Amino acid sequence: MGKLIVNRRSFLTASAAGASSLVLAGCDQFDFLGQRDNQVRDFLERANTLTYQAQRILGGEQALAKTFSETEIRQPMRPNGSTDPRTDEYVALRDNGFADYRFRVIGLVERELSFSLDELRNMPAQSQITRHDCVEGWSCIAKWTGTRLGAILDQAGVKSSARFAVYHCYDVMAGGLSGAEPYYESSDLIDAYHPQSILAYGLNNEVLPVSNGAPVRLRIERALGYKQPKYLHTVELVDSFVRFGKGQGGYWEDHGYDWYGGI
Ligand SMILES: Nc1nc2c(c(=O)[nH]1)N[C@H]1C(S)=C(S)[C@@H](COP(=O)(O)O)O[C@H]1N2
Ligand SMILES: [Mo]
Repeated sequence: MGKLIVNRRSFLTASAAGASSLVLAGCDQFDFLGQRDNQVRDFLERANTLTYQAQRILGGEQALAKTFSETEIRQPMRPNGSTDPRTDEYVALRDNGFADYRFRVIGLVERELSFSLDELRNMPAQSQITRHDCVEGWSCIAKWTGTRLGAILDQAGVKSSARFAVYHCYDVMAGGLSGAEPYYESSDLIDAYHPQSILAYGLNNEVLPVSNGAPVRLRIERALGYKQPKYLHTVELVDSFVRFGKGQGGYWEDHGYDWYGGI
């Protein structure tokens, strides 16, 4: 699987080098992929399906991401993308120490639920030291502490019609002509229920800082950096994600990244 990603990345780099007008800042370097008829984008979409099928077949549905020991924590988690959301709703929550934060489970579930931060912290906790790989070409090894998303979904009772989980975040990204776009992501239910998929509220033995997604961010350990939504407030169970954003399953997917984003 690594090989496909590497090939895809070098392909992108080669294409990016040829486009002189690109802003080479953060994930913005792939903004040109937002064009629907872009050839690179078509290539990515085909590679996406291939990676998804190959990983599901070869890796097994519940295969674990590699974990590391405390001594291998390489550096503090490097904040990337949004690092200080300015939406009124988020600022109000943050200024009150997230006392009013609620994590919501909505959509195709038997009962919609919501949890305070304390309630999440009082659920069974697990920690994992994993590597975070950003498509920009850097990675960090960090320790994440949180509670399993799968257990929460079980409490809500996921309906059999649900196929995907959509993750909604507080921060908005500056979209081009379309204005501000909320950050969102999605996964299939295999990744939502994966034993390492946690709602993380702790990082490297500290409370998760704002720069890394406070108060709660999701870790989907077998996926690339952009599939690790920060500032998470809602998981919505759906049978299709076409009605969100531009319909590709995530903010960066709407801008050309592949949906599966497996490592
Ligand atoms: N809500 C939200 N989640 C996000 C992003 C973002 O901008 N907003 N950026 C993504 C990207 S591209 C990466 S690499 C990681 C960075 O996580 P970190 O800031 O904890 O290093 O968060 C991902 N999740
Ligand atoms: Mo990233």
